[in-house]
Amino acid sequence: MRNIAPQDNSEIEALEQREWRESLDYVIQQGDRGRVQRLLLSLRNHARIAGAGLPFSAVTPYVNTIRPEEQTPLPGSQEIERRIKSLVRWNAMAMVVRANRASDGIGGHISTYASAATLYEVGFNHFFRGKAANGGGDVIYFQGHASPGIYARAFLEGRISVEKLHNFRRELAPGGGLSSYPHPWLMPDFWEYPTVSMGLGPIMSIYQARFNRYLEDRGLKKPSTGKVWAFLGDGETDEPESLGAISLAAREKLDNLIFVINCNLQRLDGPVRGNGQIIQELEAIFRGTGWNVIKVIWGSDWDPLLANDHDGLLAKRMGEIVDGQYQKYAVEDGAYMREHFFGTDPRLLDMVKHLSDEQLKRLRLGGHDPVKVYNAYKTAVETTGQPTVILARTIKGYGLGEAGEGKNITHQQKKLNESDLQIFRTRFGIPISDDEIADAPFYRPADDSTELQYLRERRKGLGGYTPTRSVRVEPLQAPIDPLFEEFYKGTEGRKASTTMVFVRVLSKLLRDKEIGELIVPIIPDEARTFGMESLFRAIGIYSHVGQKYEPVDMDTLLYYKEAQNGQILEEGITEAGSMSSFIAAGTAYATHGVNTIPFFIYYSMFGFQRVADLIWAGADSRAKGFLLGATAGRTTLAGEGLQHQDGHSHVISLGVPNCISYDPAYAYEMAVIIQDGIRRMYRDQESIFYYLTVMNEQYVMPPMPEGARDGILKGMYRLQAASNPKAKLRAQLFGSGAILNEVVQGAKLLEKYDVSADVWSVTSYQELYRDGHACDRWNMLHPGETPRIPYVAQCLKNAPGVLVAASDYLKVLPDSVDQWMPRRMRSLGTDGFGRSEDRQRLREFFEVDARFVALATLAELAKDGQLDQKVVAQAIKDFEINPEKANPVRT
Ligand SMILES: Cc1ncc(C[n+]2csc(CCOP(=O)(O)OP(=O)(O)O)c2C)c(N)n1
Ligand SMILES: [Mg+2]
Repeated sequence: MRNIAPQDNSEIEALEQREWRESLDYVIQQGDRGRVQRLLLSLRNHARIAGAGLPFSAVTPYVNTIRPEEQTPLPGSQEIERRIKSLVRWNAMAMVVRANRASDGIGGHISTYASAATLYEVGFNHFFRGKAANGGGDVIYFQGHASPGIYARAFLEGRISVEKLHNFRRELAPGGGLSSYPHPWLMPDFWEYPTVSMGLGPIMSIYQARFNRYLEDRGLKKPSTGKVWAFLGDGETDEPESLGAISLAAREKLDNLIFVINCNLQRLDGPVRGNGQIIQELEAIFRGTGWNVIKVIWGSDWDPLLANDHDGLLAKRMGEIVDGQYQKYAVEDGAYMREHFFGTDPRLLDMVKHLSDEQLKRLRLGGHDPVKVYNAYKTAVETTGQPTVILARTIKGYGLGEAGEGKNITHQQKKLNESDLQIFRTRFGIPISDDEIADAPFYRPADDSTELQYLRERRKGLGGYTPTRSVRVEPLQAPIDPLFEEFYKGTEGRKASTTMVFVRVLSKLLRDKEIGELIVPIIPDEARTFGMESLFRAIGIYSHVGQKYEPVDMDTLLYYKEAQNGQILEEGITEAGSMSSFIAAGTAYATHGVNTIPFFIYYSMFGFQRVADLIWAGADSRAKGFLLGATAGRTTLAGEGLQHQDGHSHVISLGVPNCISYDPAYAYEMAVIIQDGIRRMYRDQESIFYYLTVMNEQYVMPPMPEGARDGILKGMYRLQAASNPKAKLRAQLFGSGAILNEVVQGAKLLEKYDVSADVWSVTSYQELYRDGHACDRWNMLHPGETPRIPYVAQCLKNAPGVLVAASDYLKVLPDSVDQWMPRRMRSLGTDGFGRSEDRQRLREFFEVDARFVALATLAELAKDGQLDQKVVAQAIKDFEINPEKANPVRT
């Protein structure tokens, strides 16, 4: 043991460190970057061999990634851009303040945009490319809560009227208003993608960037340098969807993707990581995954301080502070900062002794410094082979001062008083007088002002205004009807499942000369389950790099073929990722002017239940295409049990207004629905998409009854008429999906009890329900005119007998149309948890098999006094039903 006093020990270490740094400085001055890196790597290896390996660290010091020497100056006029930004800031703030004065509680956010203004303005002035740019421009996912700033800029651009600004969050005002957040459904000429359900913007943007590549690799779109930008909050990164797919972006080397994370260190309630450092945490995650990470922490004001930080004391101090404390510095004055941040070491204090408290307070952060942000974006745009994430440090509520800057309440701040407004106005130099200020008026300089001229010039040079949503695609005219004809004649005795039918339909579409290349099959690792593996070889699985290995099944006919022009998006086990691909493919008609038609087929239980919020975002995005819930039906999917057997997706899908859902039973129903769907979506350009459940039960597919087509689409048609229309006891039976066969069987069983039944195939209770309400509503609003009759009522106008419906879904589905039935209807369904069992026992358990259909019919007849209860009791015996069997609903 060396006998040196601790004091000396640290002195020696300091000396050692200085010497090593100086040696390194020498190499830095003499050589290039590579030489420095090689030296450090060899030292690291040397240390490891000597047993003094470095602890693992995925982070770099808490300073900017781009060094001042590497920066280029901001082109254009920083001063004019500052003035434009101030005007946007003011109008964004005024929009929220005014809206809440007009209508208390209407909401809106000031502080999110206030912190992100520079991040957006640098983008608008220098980077974001509009639709007219080469390759169709960039796709931008704007952080939802920053929407006031995006509107305020569009107001300066002359794209949004002052009336509309007055009606922020008042969309029902005469003349219309502005939606709270980005919603293409509500503002289809403006917003391209919704983002406000946090986490969905990031994951959608990743798959969008990948889909852009896919279009290019498949020759459906010219290669372009267009970027996908996703703006998100630091708090938002806690959503699993935000970070859950970032490895895909790195693996696929998506250098067309840029994440900008506004690290204001706060979320709604308080700090994102009070006791940690969100920027460092995110850096480690993204770097570990293979992203290019650019930290923009400190503004130019800090450059000279860091340049003088020869011993690394300042950088070390910067890295010690936790976010909760950084937030405290943001709300305190310069003296506090001097005492608490710099005051821990006299050498640090010395570094800032030339700065006044006021100057200390004003040291800007990186995300508020246009030069720093410009350089980060420039590097991101020029980076190849990797996606880039920019971690920009800002202050939440920047510029609000006492009214909220950096405070925990700032996210919810919507009201500013006169003096708050005066301070804001003065700070950003807005030409509004004291007399007018109380009103928080909007301000737009004259059209020929320097600011507006500059702004217009910039956007013109970048390909036009953004965000802009426009549908540039030509309606699809391909004659596809003949493709579907084979399905109308049934399977002629052969058994098939609707899944098999779907695969056949898909294969035919894929082979079609005109429409084939537009089909985008999307599968989350379930192709074999659905019997789709023949497609692997036929059309290939998309991979940007082709296939770099010899697949193990190369010698078979159906080998696992990956190809650069592969058509299948085999997403692996991610329904969220697949749904994001669906949205990208389903909106390409607007975003890229390409009519791609996605067919996303998945385990039905893991669709509406698992990723309903993404489906909702797809609906808002006006995505088109077909969702196929496969292995559907609580009792039709045998064996898999409680977590797999879906009996409710059709109830959830009813909540999505532009989703048209069907539970088809037969091949011709599938064919009619898909054919008409393509027509409505791609020829007539309706903003709808489809949800179809397909099953794995095999049965003979009958030929299409004469005249059924219309009813299939409207939701029901009569499959078979009563064998004895004159019978005294009559019934109308309704069946859907695979349960339709049980209903047909039930009708047969009933003949033994002298009951003659018509059987209806109900392809969509949802469509019947929507039509029923639409008629009621119209009738209410048009008294005295000939009332419209709901389709379901038209169908059953003269239909005699009791009414019984059965499906593989919740009873509430048939119940939803009960009000337009001529008489009371009895519903059978699969409310309850699934079971691992075979099909027959499951249907018995859930009371939806043929016997229960017959029993329910007899019970209804008895209830109406048409039949003795004894007959019902006898039927229970005949059918060997245990009347004391447990209720499946909660067993
Ligand atoms: C899925 C989801 N959960 C909750 C919310 C409600 N919410 C809106 S903004 C917000 C805080 C956002 O914080 P951050 O992501 O850091 O954004 P900042 O406003 O700080 O930029 C919350 C919780 C939401 N919009 N979406
Ligand atoms: Mg935040």
